[in-house]
Amino acid sequence: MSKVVERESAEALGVARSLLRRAERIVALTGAGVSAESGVPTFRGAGGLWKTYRAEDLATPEAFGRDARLVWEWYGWRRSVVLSCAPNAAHRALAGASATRPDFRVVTQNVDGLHVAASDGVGPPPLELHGSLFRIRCTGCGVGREDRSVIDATSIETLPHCKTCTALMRPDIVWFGEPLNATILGEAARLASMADVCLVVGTSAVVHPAAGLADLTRRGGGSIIEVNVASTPITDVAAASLRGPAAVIVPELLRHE
Ligand code: BV8
Ligand code: ZN
Repeated sequence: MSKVVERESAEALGVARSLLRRAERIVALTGAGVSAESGVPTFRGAGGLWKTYRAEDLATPEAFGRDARLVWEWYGWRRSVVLSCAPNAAHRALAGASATRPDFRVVTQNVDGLHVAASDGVGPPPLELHGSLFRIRCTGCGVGREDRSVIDATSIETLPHCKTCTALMRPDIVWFGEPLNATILGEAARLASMADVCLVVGTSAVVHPAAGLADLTRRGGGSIIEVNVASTPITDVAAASLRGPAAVIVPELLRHE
């Protein structure tokens, strides 16, 4: 790194650490970048493809209506990838802060369940804005359940079906064009608007309404701190934007003196 960038990074780290020390209420808003060092592919950017599909093409109710088998094959494959991944130091540092600081909450766009795994049931649960790869729900009666099974996408008949009404089950994930769960989004917006700091980690900040949560903090008089390997639409409004991998920077940011 050039001398200028290093100085900026050291300065930005100092600014960020002092904001976090002084903050009472903190929301950590994470995206796919926080799981990159766990081996989970991101959506956009270098290598940001899930197999040969773009999320925007398959993560839609229309795609599921057109070809439920293909969509389930894709989600089954993503489940198998994620099941071989473990939480990294960023997930663990965020879980630790959430367990030890009274008003530190994790709000994630990710569906990989790694924040839940890192928290191991200690402290307030991470808010999963876009659902989870490991929850499915019925397209008929709406009943939902946890599910970590291997998906057999050979045919429609071998896909998961509802034990109550026999209709086809779908991933309990928010697809493009679908509304987020109003209770979860409302809680996330309440936390963000009251936060002294919104710590934005590993998101390209292009997907709404999730990306708009950081602005709620700023409009409520709080500050934004960003951790990303690249700049994003949030960079210019951040009090500090730290360049580098989340698994290195987040533990450094949150470590005690
Ligand atoms: C809604 C689940 C309305 C799926 C996801 C035009 C047409 C249609 C819709 C829209 C439109 N314009 C806007 C919209 C709305 C749309 C949207 O925002 N589209 C975007 C693409 C423009 N939003 C929606 O459709 C939402 N719903 O608006 O409903 C409505 C209201 C009422 C009634 C009816 C309808 C629903 C959005 C949710 C979609 N589902 N996920 C799945 O996963 O299969 S979104 C998907 O993108 C993921 O959840 C992901 O988390 C999210 C955002 O991506 P990121 O997490 O940011 O990941 P990305 O790869 O982009 O970036 C990674 C970042 O990490 C990068 O910045 C990179 O630099 C950084 N990084 C990489 N490595 C590291 C790192 N950082 C740190 N360390 C590293 N090592
Ligand atoms: Zn059913």
